[in-house]
Amino acid sequence: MAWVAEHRLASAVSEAGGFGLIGAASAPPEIVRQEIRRAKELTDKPFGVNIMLLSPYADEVAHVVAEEGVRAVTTGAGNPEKYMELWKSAGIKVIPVVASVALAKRMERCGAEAVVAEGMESGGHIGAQTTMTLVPQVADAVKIPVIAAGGIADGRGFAAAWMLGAEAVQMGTRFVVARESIVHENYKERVIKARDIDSEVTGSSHGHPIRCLRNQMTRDYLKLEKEGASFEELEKVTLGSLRKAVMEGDVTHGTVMAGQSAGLVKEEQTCKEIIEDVMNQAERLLENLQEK
Ligand code: TUI
Repeated sequence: MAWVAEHRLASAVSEAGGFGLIGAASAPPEIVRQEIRRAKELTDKPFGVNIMLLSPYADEVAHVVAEEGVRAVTTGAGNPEKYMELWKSAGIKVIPVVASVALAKRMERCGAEAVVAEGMESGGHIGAQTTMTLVPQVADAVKIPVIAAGGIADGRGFAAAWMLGAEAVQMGTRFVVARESIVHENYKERVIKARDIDSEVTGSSHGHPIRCLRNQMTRDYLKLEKEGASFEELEKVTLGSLRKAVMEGDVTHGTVMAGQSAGLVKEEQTCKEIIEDVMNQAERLLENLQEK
């Protein structure tokens, strides 16, 4: 989660019993190094870094995580094969996010520890398959553990993911509104107020679909996209727009990345409360299966 998953949120998730991630997004390598060091000051628990492979700094950041020695690296928006040896020889567990069975199988062959099978219900950059169909197909195709992502925000989602063959879940949207999340209050409020139908997907025309909540920016963007605007023209609408929403609270012209699960997110809670809520609900559901 670019701009959102920084050292405070990542360390709070790990302190609360989850596995926190720092989202490197398009940040320069020295910023990522600083974020890792700051997270280490806040927690002794393991945490990881997500590397967005479309970042112009992906190569340098790949080396930074190897030097700084985080417990695990997850990757997004691409194929991390060329970094696998570097990370594995540094003792880092590699957990690529995949949006297809083919990539999941390839990652297993290259030595991935697990995969995150992410459906298109997710916020941000998305693939084309749904969580409901992708997770069981990936679980059938690989022997390594599968972590489900996309559309999961409570214990029902966790229990459903478990039934589909996942051993864990990755959640973003619910943590955007965590007490420890540094996003602007307006951003949190927009996510909490979101209804089931409030997300849009921009960028499909140039192969980088991004799910975010509907606002003036998405209306302008989708109109231009419908008119056949070029990649460069479209880029002008979104340049710096995530930062605008996250840091400045401009949820009208900024990009409010969030998944379809935003409609399930009702209140700000601490990371500990979120994790306890999800796990307790999932446990209750999974224990009482026969009674349903
Ligand atoms: O990466 C994400 N979510 C993101 S990244 C991001 S920042 C961004 N900004 C501008 C353009 C693009 C991204 C915001 N949200 N999630 C993980 C994810 N990875 N979702 C889907 C994929 C994916 C899709 C296709 C992974 C691999 C893939 O194919 C690679 C291949 O070579 O087969």
